[in-house]
Amino acid sequence: MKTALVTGATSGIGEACARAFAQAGWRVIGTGRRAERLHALAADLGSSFHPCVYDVRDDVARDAALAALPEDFHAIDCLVNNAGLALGTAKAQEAELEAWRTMIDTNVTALATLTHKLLPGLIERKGAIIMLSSVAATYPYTGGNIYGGTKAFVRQFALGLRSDLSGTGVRVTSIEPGMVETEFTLVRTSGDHEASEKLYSGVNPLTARDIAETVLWVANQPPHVNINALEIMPVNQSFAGFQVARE
Ligand code: NDP
Ligand code: 8X3
Repeated sequence: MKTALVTGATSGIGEACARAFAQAGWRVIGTGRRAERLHALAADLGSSFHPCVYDVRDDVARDAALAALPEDFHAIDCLVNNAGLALGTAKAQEAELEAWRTMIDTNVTALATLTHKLLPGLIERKGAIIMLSSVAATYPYTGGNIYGGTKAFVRQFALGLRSDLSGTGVRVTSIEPGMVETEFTLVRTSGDHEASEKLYSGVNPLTARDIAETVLWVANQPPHVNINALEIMPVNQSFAGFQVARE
């Protein structure tokens, strides 16, 4: 039985990944700050799920949670680096510096730190690292500034890891979704349900389950197959042109 650690399993893509992996017979460690959500997931998934409550930006809490893993969950074969967020849609010149720092601390620093911590075990077990980047890594949009920057880091970090891990058997993948209906927009707009519903309305957006099934498919590839990067959008989302400012 293999073990996956999924960060950000309290909602959206992470929760769907936890469910998909557990239903496929994996042991799953799910992390997040909202303890009640993780305990509800544990009640649903049973003994194959271990809840790990901590803030990914808190090094001490993370280390304590990892040190307290039950024996059965020690050997992590697959790290799903999913926890992340966007805060706000303000242009750079109007954005809050604190929001930028939170995105960098969560999407970049915490993700890199956990990866560094788990790498020795992942190499020992020829494991897999699957990162949640975004289409925002490749396609800039107004108000995407730091969020897009953090996701470009995630994609490039994944590809760079592939180079460093050459010959180790560890597989690394960058998953780059477009619009997925989760709590993402609720978080981005500080709880504006109307804005969230409006954004996804009529789009037939991707679901968290669509992405979870892709993540599980990537993890289940044979050991000689590495999916480097995957960009996935709803059919109703595509590209717009450049903007031109006239003097
Ligand atoms: P959700 O808001 O539904 O889920 C985000 C998850 O991240 C939650 O479980 C949350 O847990 C966790 N998280 C955020 N901050 C912290 C923190 N400081 N400490 C611990 N956990 C944290 O959004 P999604 O499921 O949509 O997002 C998951 C990933 O997918 C993100 O990295 C996002 O950038 C990426 N993505 C999302 C897209 C979308 O359109 N939805 C598209 C492309 C990429 P809790 O709050 O309980 O701590
Ligand atoms: C989330 C997708 O397009 O809102 O990463 O940036 S988008």
